[in-house]
Amino acid sequence: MPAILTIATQPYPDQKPGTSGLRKRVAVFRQPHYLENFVQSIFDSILPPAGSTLVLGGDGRHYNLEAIQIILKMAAANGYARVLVGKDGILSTPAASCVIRKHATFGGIILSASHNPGGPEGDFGIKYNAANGGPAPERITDSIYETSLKISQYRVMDAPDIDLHRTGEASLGEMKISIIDPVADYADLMESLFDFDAIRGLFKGGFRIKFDAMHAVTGPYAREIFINRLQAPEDSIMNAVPLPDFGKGHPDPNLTYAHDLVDILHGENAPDFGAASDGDGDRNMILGRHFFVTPSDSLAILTANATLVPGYREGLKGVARSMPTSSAVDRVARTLDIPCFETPTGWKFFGNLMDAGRVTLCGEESFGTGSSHIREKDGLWAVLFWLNVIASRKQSVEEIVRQHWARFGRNVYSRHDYEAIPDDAAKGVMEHIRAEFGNLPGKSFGSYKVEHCDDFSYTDPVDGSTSKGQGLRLLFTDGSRIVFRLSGTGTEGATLRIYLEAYDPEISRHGLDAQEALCELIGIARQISQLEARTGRKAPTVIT
Ligand code: VG1
Ligand code: CO
Repeated sequence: MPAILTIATQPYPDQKPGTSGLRKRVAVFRQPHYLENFVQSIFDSILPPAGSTLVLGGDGRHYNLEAIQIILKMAAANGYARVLVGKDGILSTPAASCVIRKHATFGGIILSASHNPGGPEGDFGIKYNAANGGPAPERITDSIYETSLKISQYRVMDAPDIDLHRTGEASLGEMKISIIDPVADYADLMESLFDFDAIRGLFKGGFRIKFDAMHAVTGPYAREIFINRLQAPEDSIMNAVPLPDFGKGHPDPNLTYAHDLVDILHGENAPDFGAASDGDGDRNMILGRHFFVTPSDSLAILTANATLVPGYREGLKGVARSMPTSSAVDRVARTLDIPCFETPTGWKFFGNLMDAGRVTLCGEESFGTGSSHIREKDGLWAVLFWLNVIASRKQSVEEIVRQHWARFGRNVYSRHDYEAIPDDAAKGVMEHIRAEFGNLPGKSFGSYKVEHCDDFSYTDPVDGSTSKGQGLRLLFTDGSRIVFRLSGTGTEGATLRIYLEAYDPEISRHGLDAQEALCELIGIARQISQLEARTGRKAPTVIT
């Protein structure tokens, strides 16, 4: 029986989980005891009951395998009976959620910094998901942080590394380790929700897709689902082998970072449909031929078309969106006469609503869409949903979106990110806007008049917990909105996000480019925030 060591350690002051787990540079995680402190803080917060099973895997980025070996030995020393770990240390975030639920485990640890770049100079991350398969709620992440501030020792088994490169069984002391196929459970779940025959028929009929896995975790999933099960031609997927540094790219599926795919979809002889996913496979970008679908519109369109998909044929219990996400889905929910919830940013806020059976679909403007089939957003799920809708409606992406706008009106939407701003300047912008709240209501800016402004606060309707300070909202009399928020996932300085939304029912203007249509609102946002004076920035770093 290998020895269990108790190692003395000292707290690090910076282990506060953000929007989605703890994210830091790889070099920070490589500091002595850094990863161990955080993992022990997780175990000490959740106190796994005897006999518990843990799910473990990550997006394959640099340091993934090393971290997994450490966590396995710590799990063995902390009394877990069994760990389900993905072969080669791989599990996409949605697949991990699927495995936690399907095998009814006590929870899981997912190693990922999602869309942040990887490699030795890049980022690493770790998050804990609870037994429902969803990101730990704030009560748990707060407790992990509190524990990390006081930690004095951690436990680890003194044992050799486990070979993770083949499926099968292994053990560490009394703890069993099952090295599982990371794709199978997830692909089966997808097959149970969508009409694979109809999608296969679509491809047979010559409908062409291009899915960009961005050298990140979804490659093996896309290969199994699109090529093996749906029999799409081999060239339907690109960048489908996960690399530890994501090919030096930025695995964030948006118009800026997925530009190779965007060029293909806007090029000559473009495929009918394009999609991309992020580092850990929970985000999606949907493109038609020469056409971009905003994530907010995508959520609204999936909601409006849900009953075309076998897994949702019975209809939806309700929908939810994060506060900065456009209110396009609210309009659909009103028509369908189902509840629509507005939550703070981050998937952890959807879990209670789904567990309580109050919502079926949910989404965020940041290229995240999902449903109660798991408790994470799910990139490939969104792609399959679109393909199922297209197979059923026999229309192009652009036709489907334009008909949606004609029926419900268009919520013109864009997000402007200002990355790596000095912390003080970013805080200054937010404080300044907050200080203006008293003067703004009733004031006019060009054709817009401020109706109301506030700092968004959310009370969970299921457990009554309140989350304050979730973003500054400026609501205008015509329903347009500007939201200011600081990112909780960045690792360098502060990232200020400005979310812009204007409602336009007029079909003749639906062809307008979003930046053009939002031009006046963009100017108002910069003016009210004193952005240039306070940060020196003349333009955003990323526009989505
Ligand atoms: C961002 C997005 C948010 C998303 C989060 C995690 O957070 O805005 O909508 O839930 O990333 O997504 P922030 O705090 O930087 O705005 V992922 O794909 O990184 O797990
Ligand atoms: Co992600």
